Amino acid sequence: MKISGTKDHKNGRDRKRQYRQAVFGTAVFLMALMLTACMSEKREASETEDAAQETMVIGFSQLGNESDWRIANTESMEDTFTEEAGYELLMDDARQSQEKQIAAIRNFILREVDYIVLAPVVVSGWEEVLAEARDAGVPLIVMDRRVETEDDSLYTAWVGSDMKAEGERAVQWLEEYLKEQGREEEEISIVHIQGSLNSSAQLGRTAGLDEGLAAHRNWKLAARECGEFTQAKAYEVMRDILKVTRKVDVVYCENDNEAFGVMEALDEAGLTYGKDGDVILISFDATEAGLTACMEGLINLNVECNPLHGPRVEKIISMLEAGETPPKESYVEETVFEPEMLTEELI
Ligand code: GZL
Repeated sequence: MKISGTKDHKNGRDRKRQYRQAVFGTAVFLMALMLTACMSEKREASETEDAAQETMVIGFSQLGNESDWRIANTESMEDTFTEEAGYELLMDDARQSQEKQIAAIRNFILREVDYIVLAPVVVSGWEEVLAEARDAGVPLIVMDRRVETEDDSLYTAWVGSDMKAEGERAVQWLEEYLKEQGREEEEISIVHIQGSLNSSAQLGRTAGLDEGLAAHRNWKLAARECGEFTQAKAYEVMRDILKVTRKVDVVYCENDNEAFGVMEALDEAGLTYGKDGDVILISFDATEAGLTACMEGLINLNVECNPLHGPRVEKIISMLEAGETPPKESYVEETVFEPEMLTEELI
């Protein structure tokens, strides 16, 4: 009996079995590897998909960066709609152009964003593009300034300030201040530096002053020019006004940056202003710089206009996501500041 042969044969059979086992084992290992890879790929895909599902895309048409207020407003939106919080914020700076804002909204519609937020540079001319957003099923939230439209189905909600009430607060303060000074019968010469024309901020604050002018025969409008909510433009127009008249008792500036420009022009003309000055300076926004100037007595009254709308817009979106109906209009509570009310800590 051929042991060796048998042995060889047996060895051969063993080797074949070992080979089959090795092949089988390798196959099982490879299949397990592939399965693991496929599962992790699936998991990754689903995670990515989940992430994609969770990330909410917000198209934000900001009107510009003309003032400290506007910059704080933009920062509030950027601080709220962060990647960590599950958002992708697409912000477009229109640099004061309504045309650019309309183009931005159309672009957001094409990109199928989840929500559009609009800070409208002016009140009119929005019907067509807002209807396009509505008809595309993209909820649109108006923030800060307003759009004037008969059809309030054109936007989902608005959040901001009551600008006319801000103007009325300034006028009420001026009435009381002049009374305390024993000047309620004296002719008061008022210079009015307006914000960007046809913006709801300008329209509201101007309406407040106009009510005051109508109610006080001794209040005279010495000049009314547009300062475009900027320091540079307000300086220019105030400088030119002072070339025509130096009889100025009050300057009503529709935002802090305009007040800073007016201060430059008054300094150049050698006129004093503020708490201990000849000219009463009224301003709006109560930005950090504006409140500091007020605390220093350079501005007699600073009317608050709160820019921190990011969280307020997010609250509206959260309600909509939860299937709730947010208020159509949400007004921000605001106050006014005089020098003696202010400290470093408060600012
Ligand atoms: C007011 C806002 C105005 C600020 C200005 O809500 O729209 O625009 O008062 C800003 O500072 O430029």
